Amino acid sequence: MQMDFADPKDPHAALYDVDDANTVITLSDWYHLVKRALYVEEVYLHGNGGGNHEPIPDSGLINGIGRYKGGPAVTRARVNVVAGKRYRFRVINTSAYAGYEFSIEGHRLTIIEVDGVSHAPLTVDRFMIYIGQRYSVVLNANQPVKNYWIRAPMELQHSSDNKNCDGAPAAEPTTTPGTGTGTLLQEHLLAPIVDPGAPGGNVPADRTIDLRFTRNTNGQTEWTINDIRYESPDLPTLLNIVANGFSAESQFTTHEHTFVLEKDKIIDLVIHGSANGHTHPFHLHGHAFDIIQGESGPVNYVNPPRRDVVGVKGSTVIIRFKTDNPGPWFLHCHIDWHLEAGLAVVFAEAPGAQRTGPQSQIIKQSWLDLCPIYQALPPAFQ
Ligand SMILES: [Cu+2]
Repeated sequence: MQMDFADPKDPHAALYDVDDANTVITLSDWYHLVKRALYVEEVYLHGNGGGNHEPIPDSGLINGIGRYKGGPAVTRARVNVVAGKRYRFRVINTSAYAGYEFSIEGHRLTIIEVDGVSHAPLTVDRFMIYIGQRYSVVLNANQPVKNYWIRAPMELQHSSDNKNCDGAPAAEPTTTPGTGTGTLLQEHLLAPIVDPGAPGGNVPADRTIDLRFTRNTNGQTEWTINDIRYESPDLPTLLNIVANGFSAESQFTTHEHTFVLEKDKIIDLVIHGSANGHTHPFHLHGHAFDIIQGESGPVNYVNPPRRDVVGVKGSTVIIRFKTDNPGPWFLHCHIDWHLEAGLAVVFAEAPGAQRTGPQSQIIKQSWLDLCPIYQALPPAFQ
């Protein structure tokens, strides 16, 4: 099936020739679970007094296919290209635990889009992609016709614990898969091309929120932010806001760990890294944010990278956004095991504007009108 994703308004449309179902590349991790995921999670959270490390996947997959040590030599994923064409590959990390270093043998990659935001073309040889992140890269198929490795070795803590664990390059070239070489993407060099610049420029934020995360193993594994482990409420945050009129932080329980943000304010989140070896991919719902201070590089208010997942390891990372999108927005580590252990907070953004006004969450009549239109369609179109 050929699907054409071409966007006529794409500012980078002139940079590539092909963008279709064949150019989506997913990277994921795979667990050979003898027991169910909930059991494995229970062992992580409560086994060994909370002293167990994260469950380790057995293999990495490219487009759903991967090998593991001692396993069958399945045909690896293959991405066909035609010599002379330029391809927009959309690389997505859909994993539970793993980050990847992505590269394609013998080819440079020009990054043009990050987490749905167009950025100035930046050519590298390889880049790290953490869970939930997306990159569009242009590859020019201008090399001799033969097979080249697509490489995506996993970045994991404790991977030696699982002897099945194997990188999952996907092709059958005659060279060895190895790892990528050459220029590695430095995130701070990415610059958005539409409306660049952090909200408010270099003025101080209206509100600065420090977020310090820690792993505790006192009888169970928990990840806390500012000493609070997030736990899902019985009643969803949105419902408490729109139906029960919640507007103050004190109305939420401690473990809902909910910050109420006023409308149209500039918010800085100061996420303090910790030296525990993981890169935590922090994902914010409801906004693309500006990374005014990344894991490395200078402070930048002029044209910092804009995305919705940022990796935080040992440094202090500062992200900025404006509260112009009322809603209950989650900020969480995208490593599933850490999220389940509590590594999250909620922002109740502009609660009043969620209840009334043009941005309210109350379903508009024009949307309700869609239901009878849909139900009137012939069954084949429903
Ligand atoms: Cu994490």
